[in-house]
This record gives sequence, C-alpha cells and structure tokens, in this order.
Amino acid sequence: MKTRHVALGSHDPTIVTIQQHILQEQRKHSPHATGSFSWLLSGITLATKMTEARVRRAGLLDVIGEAGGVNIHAEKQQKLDVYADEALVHCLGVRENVAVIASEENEEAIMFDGRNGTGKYVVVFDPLDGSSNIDVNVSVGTIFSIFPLPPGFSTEDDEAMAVLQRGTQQLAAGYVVYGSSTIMVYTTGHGVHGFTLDPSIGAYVLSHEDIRMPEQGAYYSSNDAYWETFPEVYRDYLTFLRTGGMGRRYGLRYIGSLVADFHRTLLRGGVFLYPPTDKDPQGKLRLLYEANAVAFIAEQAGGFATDGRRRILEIEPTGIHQRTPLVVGGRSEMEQFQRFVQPDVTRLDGQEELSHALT
Ligand code: AHM
Ligand code: MG
Repeated sequence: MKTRHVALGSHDPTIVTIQQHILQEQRKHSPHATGSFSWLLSGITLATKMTEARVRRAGLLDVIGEAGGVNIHAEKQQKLDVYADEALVHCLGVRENVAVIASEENEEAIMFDGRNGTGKYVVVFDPLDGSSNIDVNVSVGTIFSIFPLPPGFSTEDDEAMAVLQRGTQQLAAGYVVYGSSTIMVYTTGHGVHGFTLDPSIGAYVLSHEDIRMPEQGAYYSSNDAYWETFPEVYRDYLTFLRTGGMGRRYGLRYIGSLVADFHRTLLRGGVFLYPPTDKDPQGKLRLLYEANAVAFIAEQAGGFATDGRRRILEIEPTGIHQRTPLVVGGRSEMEQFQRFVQPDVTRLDGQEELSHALT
C-alpha cells in the first residue's frame, strides 16, 4: 500500500497546550479521572483569554468610550474588573460541575442551583488583581483557587460554608499575568507549570515546566512607603536583608500588582511582603482568593508563605473577604523570616498532607 505523506506545515508537534498538559497530569496522577476537572479549568482559561483581549485594548476602549460609553462595536463600556468578573462567572456558570463561586467583585458567594448533584467544585477568584494599574500600562492579573464541594453540602446550606475552607483543601490554584506576554501558572499539587499565551494560535503553550523557586534571591518586594507603620520585627528583617545579613545586600522591586510581584519572586527568588500596617492592621491582601493561591503555588515550587504567625495554608477562614498579612518567598528568605518572628520555631512546615483527587 502506498503511504500518503501529509505536510504538517508550521505545526510543531512538540507544542504542549495547557489542555493537553492537564489531561496528561490527570492520566499520570488520577488514572480514573473523568475529565470533569479539565473541563472546569478550560472555563478558567477561556475567561482569561477573553479578559486578556480586553486588557490589550484597554487604552483604545478608554478613548473610544469617552464619547458616551459605547464603543464602535456598540458594546457598552465596562470597567475591566467588572468585565473580567463577568467572564469568569459566565464561563464557570455554564460548567455543570461548578457548584459555588466567590469573587473579589461580589459581596456574597454565588451558588448555581439545580445542578442535580453534578456540582463538585468551588471556585474562588480575584478576576482582575491590581486593576488600578490598568490606566498606566502596568501588569495586572487573575488569581484563582479550586476547592472540592465539602462532603454533605446541600443547596439548602449557606453557600459561604462551601467557600470557607482552609488552603490545604485546594485542589488547584493558579494565576494569569497580563504583562509583556500573557502567562498562566498553575498547580494541582504536582509541581508548578507555566504556559505562555501564543496569540497567533490563541492557546496557552507550555513554556515553564516544573518551576522551582531559587533557594535565595536578590530582591525583596514590599511597599516601602508604609515602612514606619510596619511592625518592628518586619523592619528589623528588612533591614537585615538590605544591609547584607544574608550574604548580599538585597535590592527592592515593587510593582503594586500582587500577581506580577509574586510572579517575579517565583521565577527569580527573594521575598514578597504585605505586612500589617496602620492603615490595614490585618494586612491588605485577601486570604481566600489571593494569599491561598499564592501560598499553594509557592510551596509547590519549594518556597513558603506565612502570615507572620501561621502557615497561610492552615488558616481557618471566617469570612469570604477576610484579609491577611502575607510573606511569601524562597526557602532561605522564609527561614530567616521565621527566625525573626518565631525564633523558637525551627521548621517552616509541619505540613499536613494535601489530598488531591482530580476527577
Ligand atoms: P486589588 O485586588 O484591589 O487590585 O488590590 C490588591 C493589590 C495587590 O495587587 C497589590 O499587591 C496591592 O494591592 C498593592 O497595595 P499597595 O498599593 O497598598 O501597595
Ligand atoms: Mg486583588
């Protein structure tokens, strides 16, 4: 029989898209998975692509929007964070396995009724973190965490109960940075992987496999303008970093977008801090849809995250929009931080096993 050769053109068989990667991971770690989890994640990737398209046109939309709030496509102008939120709510709402969602943009959690027992997941997210940076072309991002629906939860229950879970219960977490390129980073508890959006094919393509945080970096990242109002122990620690206590004098990098500051810290090492301040005595960042995701990713990449007293992932949440101080970074910086805040605790973790069942 004659073999017909088919030209593959520019198709690169080595490309791994995020969807392929999720399926490969499922086969490896949960051979009996049904694909339901990857269906859920595809809802998140779709929503972030919709948001990225808007972020890329942010300046244009603003200009066009000045003439009465309607652009040339007769679309009503919307604030980008509201658009990002609606994109996620929509893309997750049509996935029958999503039971409850909670977002920075909505006061209350949202329960999708009438799912006849198909709802298995709880998704919490900050749809557009750092959105005050949009107008000046600075990176912004989306952050998400996925939890299982607690066993025995019924639609009669208060939806907040489904959301108030410790970070150790996360099945997956990730973020997207809309920066010089758009990158999605996620973990399902088996390492951390990064995918860059290839605009020519509209797909997230594996670009950073098995990310590990450097043991030690060269930068700390915090809003130095609040220096005088940081607790003394934080100032002592930062002075230690700045004056060479760790064997090098640390520099400062601070963007003011958590996703962007954390992404740099993940790849380059160092430490990100949002301590308690006079203005925000409980810290500014949100436990459920900012700190938990970042902490899960950091730990999976060899780092650690704390609120100054406790491992972030073990904090029992009491409110959907609860704030927390956050210190997250590479091993050396975090061990040193621990020596400052809790000299009697010698280990960073006493980590509870994470149980993951990708279905
Ligand atoms: P947002 O979720 O309302 O955008 O606020 C969170 C942002 C983070 O991205 C960033 O780390 C922090 O606020 C910056 O705060 P500050 O300007 O106080 O340094
Ligand atoms: Mg935010």
